[in-house]
Amino acid sequence: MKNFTTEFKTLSYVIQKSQRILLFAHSGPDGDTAGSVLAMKEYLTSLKKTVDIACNDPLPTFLESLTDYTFEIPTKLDLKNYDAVIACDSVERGFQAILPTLPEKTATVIIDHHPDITISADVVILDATSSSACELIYEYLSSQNIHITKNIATYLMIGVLSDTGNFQHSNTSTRVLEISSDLMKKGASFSKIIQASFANKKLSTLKLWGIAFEKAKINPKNGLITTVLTQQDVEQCHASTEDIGQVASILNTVPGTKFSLVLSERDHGIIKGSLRSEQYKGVDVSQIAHLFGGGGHKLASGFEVKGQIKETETGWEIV
Ligand SMILES: [Mn+2]
Repeated sequence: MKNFTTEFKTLSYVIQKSQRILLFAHSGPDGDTAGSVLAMKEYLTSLKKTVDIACNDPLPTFLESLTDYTFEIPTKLDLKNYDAVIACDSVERGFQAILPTLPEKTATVIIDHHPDITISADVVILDATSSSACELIYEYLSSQNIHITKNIATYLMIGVLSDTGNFQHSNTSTRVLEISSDLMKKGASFSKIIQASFANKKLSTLKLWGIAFEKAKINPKNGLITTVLTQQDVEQCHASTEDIGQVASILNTVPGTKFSLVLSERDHGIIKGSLRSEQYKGVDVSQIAHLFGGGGHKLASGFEVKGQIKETETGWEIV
């Protein structure tokens, strides 16, 4: 991790001086962005601050059993009313639209581990070598000798597990395991989180995965394994776009493949591409995402394009 001594001190000062604080989670929230803002909400509330969490989408349903907190839609909040705004994880999925509308006096903070973030803020805690935004928040809390309660530990663990694929991805560093061990000592229940979030697949999710796996094709020339999900597929299974999340990771477990791509239709003619690979496969999928105006990590990235999906012999094309 980078040395954030100065940034951590500044963040601590910002928190100390702020009474009303807004936390911001990214659109289509995952375990990391949710775990980050929930942990910060728990901590800041204990300091008697007034804290809201803003997100363009509701709290993911799989987290409902792990928290009582909820997310507010930003348009329903008076954004001029906060002393500080802290955005956590994938800060360019929603927060970039809010940032320019904030008053000059509002202190802005971003905490992220995505490499190609271009927006800036008063305090920038950005480290692409960290597994998750939750890992960075853990480092912040420990650096300031802040007591990590059982709830905070649980929320941080949700993010670490989510972004490391339950310690399966190559970002599972020795530091991640040290942090996780400490979070468990502080009361985070590994099995409870796994049960609530990962081992808790609805039938609708499995049906959608069935369609995705049925349609998967391998291109032997480049080792790409790819599949598509149409809006009709999602509707037919009574699934949600949240359920598409892990398809690309599972496709990557097929022997002989080098990287995976899931194309899924979203509203208004948008097609979302999710790319995944594994460290040992030696492919940098973020380069592909960049070609389509997207971004992300070497092993997990995405893009959005307008168009239609057309079937070909070795996969699908966007036309
Ligand atoms: Mn993350």
